[in-house]
Formats: sequence, structure tokens, C-alpha cells
Amino acid sequence: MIASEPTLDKDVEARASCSATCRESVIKTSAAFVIAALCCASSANAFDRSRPEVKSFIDDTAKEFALDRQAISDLLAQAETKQAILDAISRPAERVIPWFEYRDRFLVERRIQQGADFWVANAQSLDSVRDPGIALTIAGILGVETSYGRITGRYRVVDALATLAFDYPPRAPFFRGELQQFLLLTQEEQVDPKAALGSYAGAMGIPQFIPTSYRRYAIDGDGDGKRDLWSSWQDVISSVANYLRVHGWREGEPVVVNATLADKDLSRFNVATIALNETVRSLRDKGVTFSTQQPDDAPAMLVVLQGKDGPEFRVGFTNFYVITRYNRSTMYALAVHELGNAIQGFMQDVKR
Ligand SMILES: [Ca+2]
Repeated sequence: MIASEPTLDKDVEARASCSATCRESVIKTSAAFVIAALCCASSANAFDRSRPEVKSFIDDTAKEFALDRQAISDLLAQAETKQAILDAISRPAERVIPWFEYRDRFLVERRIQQGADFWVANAQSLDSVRDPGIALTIAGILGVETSYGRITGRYRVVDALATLAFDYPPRAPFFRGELQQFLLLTQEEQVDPKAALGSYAGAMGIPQFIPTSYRRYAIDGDGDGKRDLWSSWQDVISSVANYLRVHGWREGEPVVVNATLADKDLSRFNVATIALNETVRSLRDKGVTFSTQQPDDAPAMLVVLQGKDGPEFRVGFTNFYVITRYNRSTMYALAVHELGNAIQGFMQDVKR
């Protein structure tokens, strides 16, 4: 591990490397919480609706969102606590894998070919996105998230969210909120809440949107009146494009460039958080060498990575930061960007 690594968001990096499909923020677990979760889960599978917190959830949700109380209660009666979900979310962060290993997980020939197939099959939708940078980023995101819809999660979303809402104290408020959003979503989009599948953390469909993101950012790209992120590629592409735009994507601007540092002492940089805390000029003033057409005052960030032969450096711009809003990890954003470029390169080679 290089000296700068602890200043990166380690937990997020570790999580992203454990499961590309999980875009949850950092989940810090203590042994006590894990043990508590295990105890709850081992006793029974079906939810006990007489538990006070379950009862008040049903009452509060029905009241706040004008939903049918009995329908919520009936659905939760069929939800099950899954030990595998608690195991997955409680899994202690594995060692933080270095960038060169992380990259090798995603930048593999098979995934690049799958990306090219995705591109050819959806050329029209991708064209309609207009900005080629967004289109390549979408291709990268869908490849890293689910291998273009091949691995979208095997849990019922209602089981995942109910398990985490009621049997995982560290994130209970967050997941109770997501469970409410899921109830609203299934009603709005006419999805069967008993049948919808997703990741252990309730991320759904080809782009792995959690319920809040689904409701907020999903787009009906094919115009059939439903936002279907499980099976409509047009909806998926429009939705990810919308997510990126809403989070500040700038058309025509670069994502990230290679950089070198003459002086490897990183104490003059703040790389503790993922933030656009520098500009093109401030980085150059601090001795970072990189090539860009971006103006001096363009927001930027130094990205430090562990390469095979020592530290590697990049300068990320606004669009790099935007990709980290999809999954809060610099390695994730870089893998997405490089996968998109690799797909483009692959298709150009095929054309020749
Ligand atoms: Ca649709």
C-alpha cells in the first residue's frame, strides 16, 4: 500500500472492490452489531409484524404516503429475513485491493466484447444521448455494475430491504426509507413488489438503482409509459444518462488524464475525500504535470492509485467526480472510464 492510500476513502474502495453492484455508502459494522444481526436472523425467517418497530413502520408509512395499510402488512408478512443478506452486508471489509488488481477485474477481454455487443445492439439509444462522453460512460457503468444485465442480483428486493430495515441496526433508518421508496415505486411503475429482484442491498435492474434513485432519476426512454430498468435498454440508457446529467455532467469535457509528480510527497494535497478540491492551476502550481485543454480555473482533483510499479497519478475533472456520485470510489470511476474507452478502441479495431 502506498503512503497516500489511507487518505482515500478506503471503506468505499474496499466495498466497491468486493461488489461492484453495491453502491451503498460506507457501512461500518461493529462486532456487536453483527452478532445482534445474526441472533435476530437465526430465530425465524418470516417477519413478525407484531414487533413494535415493524408495526410502527407499517402505520407510519401508510399514513405518510397514503398507502394501503393492509397491503403493506400483507407484503411484509411474505417478506423473509435472509441470513445471506446480513452476511453480505456485514462482511468485514476485505483488504483494500490495489488499483492494478481492481482494474484487472473489470478490464478483461470478455467484458470489453460484451460492451461492444451492448453498443452495437443499442447504437440508436446511445446516439440519442448526444454526448459521446456520456455514452461511453454509460457503457462503462453497465459493464462494471452488472456485465450488461448478466448479474443483476438474485434476492427479492422486498426481502433485502426488509431484512436490512429491521434486522440490521446500523443502517436501519436508511433501509426503512428505501423500503418506503420501494413500496411507492412498485405502485407507480406497476411492478409486483413480491417478484422484483435485486442485489443484497436492494439495488435493482441493469443499472442497479436503489429505490430512491429509481424514483428520482429513472426515465421512460422507450415511451411505453413505464420506467423499466430490468428489461428496457432504452429506459436504462436514458436513466443513467439522466443520473449523470443531474449530478453535474458537463458535455464535451474530459473525465480524467494521466499525471506525473516530480515530488511524491503528498502532504500538500488533500486526497482524504473524493472532492474537486483543486483547480487545473492549483495542481500545476503544486508540481503536477498533465496535459489538458481545460482552463486554469477548471475544478480538478488529484487521484492517487497503487500501480504495479508504484504509485500512479491522475487528474480528475468535474465529469470524473460525477461518476463517483454513482458509486463513491475513485477506482470505480476510473474503471468505468477505462472500460468505456476500451470498448470504443475494440470497436475501432474491428472496423479496420
Ligand atoms: Ca419504458
